[in-house]
Amino acid sequence: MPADKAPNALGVEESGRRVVNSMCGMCAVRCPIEVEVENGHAVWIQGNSKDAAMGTSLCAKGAAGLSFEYDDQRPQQPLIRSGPRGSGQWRRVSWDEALDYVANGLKQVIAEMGGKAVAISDRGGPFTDLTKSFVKALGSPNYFNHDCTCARNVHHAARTLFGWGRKGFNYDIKNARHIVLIGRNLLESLQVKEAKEFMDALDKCAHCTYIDVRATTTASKATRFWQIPPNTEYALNLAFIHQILKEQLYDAQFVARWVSGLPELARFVEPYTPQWAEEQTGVPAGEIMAFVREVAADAPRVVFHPGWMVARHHQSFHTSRTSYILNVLLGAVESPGGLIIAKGPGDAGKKGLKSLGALMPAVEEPRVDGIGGKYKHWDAEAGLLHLFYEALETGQPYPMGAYIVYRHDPLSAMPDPEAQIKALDKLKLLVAIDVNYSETAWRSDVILPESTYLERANILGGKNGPKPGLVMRDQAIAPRFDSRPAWWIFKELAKRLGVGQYFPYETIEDIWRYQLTDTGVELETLRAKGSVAFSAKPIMWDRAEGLKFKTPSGKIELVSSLLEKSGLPSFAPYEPPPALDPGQFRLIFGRPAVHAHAQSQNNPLLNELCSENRLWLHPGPAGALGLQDGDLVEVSNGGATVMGRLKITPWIHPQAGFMLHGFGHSVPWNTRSFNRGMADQRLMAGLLHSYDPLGGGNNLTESVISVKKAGAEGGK
Ligand SMILES: Nc1nc2c(c(=O)[nH]1)N[C@H]1C(S)=C(S)[C@@H](COP(=O)(O)OP(=O)(O)OC[C@H]3O[C@@H](n4cnc5c(=O)[nH]c(N)nc54)[C@H](O)[C@@H]3O)O[C@H]1N2
Ligand SMILES: Nc1nc2c(c(=O)[nH]1)N[C@H]1C(S)=C(S)[C@@H](COP(=O)(O)OP(=O)(O)OC[C@H]3O[C@@H](n4cnc5c(=O)[nH]c(N)nc54)[C@H](O)[C@@H]3O)O[C@H]1N2
Ligand code: SF4
Ligand SMILES: [Mo]
Repeated sequence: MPADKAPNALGVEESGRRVVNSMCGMCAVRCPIEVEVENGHAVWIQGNSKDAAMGTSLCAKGAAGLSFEYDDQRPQQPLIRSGPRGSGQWRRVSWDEALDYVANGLKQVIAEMGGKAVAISDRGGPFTDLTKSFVKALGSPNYFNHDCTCARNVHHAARTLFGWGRKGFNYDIKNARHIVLIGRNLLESLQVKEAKEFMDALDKCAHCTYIDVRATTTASKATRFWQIPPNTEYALNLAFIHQILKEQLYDAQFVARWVSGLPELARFVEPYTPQWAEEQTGVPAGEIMAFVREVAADAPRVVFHPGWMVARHHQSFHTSRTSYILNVLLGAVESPGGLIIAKGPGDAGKKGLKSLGALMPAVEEPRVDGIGGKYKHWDAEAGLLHLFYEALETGQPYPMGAYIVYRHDPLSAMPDPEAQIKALDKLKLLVAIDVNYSETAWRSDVILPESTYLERANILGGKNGPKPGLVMRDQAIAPRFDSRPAWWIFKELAKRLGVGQYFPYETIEDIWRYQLTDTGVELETLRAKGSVAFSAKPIMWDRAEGLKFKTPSGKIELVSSLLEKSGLPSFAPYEPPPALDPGQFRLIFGRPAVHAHAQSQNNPLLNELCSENRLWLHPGPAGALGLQDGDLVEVSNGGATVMGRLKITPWIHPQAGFMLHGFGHSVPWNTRSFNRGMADQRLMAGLLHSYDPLGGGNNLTESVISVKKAGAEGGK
């Protein structure tokens, strides 16, 4: 291809320079971007300067977008497996052949087992109307997203208090006087806007109390850092509540008007004194009391962050729920510097996007994970994927035949890949739609390569917040390889499955115009900026009389009617994590600023910045095991062993071992990340079906590891 000319988004040869407003796709945060295109090539990406909070900033991953785009180590055309699953033997095929193959497989499953035997999982986010509508067209209720390993416990905790999920609030960090972060490493596990607002708040002398098992970059910026044993943070929250109620430091007016269940809460937290919390966490009672008074003085400009994925154990739901309760007690709801209720189009007097599924018949079949049926306290919208695996294993409540994994990599993201592979082997058809050779794609029957975020447009998305609006991802350049956008892939499959009438679109613009039908927004207006707001000013409700909570009582329910109806307790006694034997550690994990989950380790630039992870151990226990910094070690749990290097640091609690998530890839075609570092999910052997009973999220931080020098005897 000559360097000064290339086919543009429409396949037409183009020359010259233009800037496209779009959305980053290097992680799921989806920051607004501007892409500079010269002679059909993307040559520069920066934050969308028309978005004031974003400016031109990008994180390192976003800046490595061109490195991803112009790397050849990604699927270049559809592949159908030609050997056993996972053998890495593939046949390169045309789109027609691949789509016919998938459609025939799906038809067979639907004929034998019904539409409900088809499941799909994706990465959640603003564009899921497409995937949800696709399974709806097939008559299946079985849409899932990734969230049982991410924010489900937080989401479900929010529902029991406010009637809406986690995204029902925005955190007004830039105006906060005190930001309390429990394992929320917002300078490394980041969103660009939030990280910038956090730094601005610190510049304006906001306090930050950071609570983690290890020191992070965020810890280094905090005004107070408590390093606590893993899975004990719920104890601290209980003591904070105890002390706030005891010293009557709460916002009595707000609580009297909007909150029910305070006497029950007060009775429940009675035993949880700061002295008691000191025994559990090692944080001195005096410091807890000083903190509580400081945070009360800063109220209501306070954000107790309820966690994004929150430390993942069987009481995480309550960690998150008590963090929300702390915001409520301090009156930090719908007031500047606190939690601001996210408003939807309706709150701005507008109508939102029209669903692609609006004209399809409702699905009557029960979900295979039992949500909405036997589990009424969970949100049926995204399901719980570990319960899908349980159904695969048992065939109950009904057998499943086909699984489409779109923009999701469960073999990296869910615990215990060995157990998952056994369950997935029961499927008649496993299809992956990805832009990389993910672990799951590698073990599927068909890989359908989606065009990258620079090479495609998505359906439009809605964005709720103080200023609700719409967002778009527009196509910047033509696909480099034989890939297709998701909207086209699902439309073509629907056609082959005899439900094409529900996807009567030829182009993405047809879809956009349909989606915009009731919104009053012109496509051209949206395209000019990449987003549009339904309201010029933030919509704030009157805290005295104008708040609307979606609970049955219309109040913030400390005693939750949702839980009580299912016979579940709203308050749970603290359970200390089980004791560890000498030489054992609780495995925790996290992410670096320069990688996204398990998807970016093979990126040429990001791999250069961070090509493998290390196991962090405290010098005390490491010394007792005769281990030294840099040693090659074997890390084991439940029959699974991984090998990697050791990092010895006092900046981790002695009971914990820490490693970055996303390493130890098993796909040889990813030559830079293949076999580099350790896969933490492999060490979660036996945890596929271990989950928080109230939050539903997988207990990812309950794995216990043993460590020994590679090649040494014993230590298992
Ligand atoms: N052990 C362990 N497990 C974890 C975590 C952990 O830290 N440790 N973190 C948890 C968390 S918080 C989350 S959110 C999940 C994330 O888990 P996933 O949702 O599986 O992870 P992602 O990296 O977002 O991307 C999933 C897949 O989407 C692909 N992809 C990226 N862009 C595109 C695209 O434009 N189109 C298509 N079709 N595919 C694309 C990537 O290549 C990748 O294979 O993992 C969870 N699981
Ligand atoms: N660079 C980058 N940024 C990202 C992502 C990414 O992949 N890469 N992913 C995005 C997504 S999907 C998510 S969900 C968020 C996740 O955002 P976070 O939840 O902030 O992310 P993590 O890094 O998984 O965990 C944060 C910290 O929790 C600590 N921790 C573990 N166990 C415990 C415990 O028992 N108690 C306490 N107090 N702390 C504990 C870990 O040491 C870690 O430092 O990040 C988002 N931002
Ligand atoms: S946080 Fe970074 S990688 Fe993620 S969307 Fe924003 S710029 Fe892209
Ligand atoms: Mo996540």
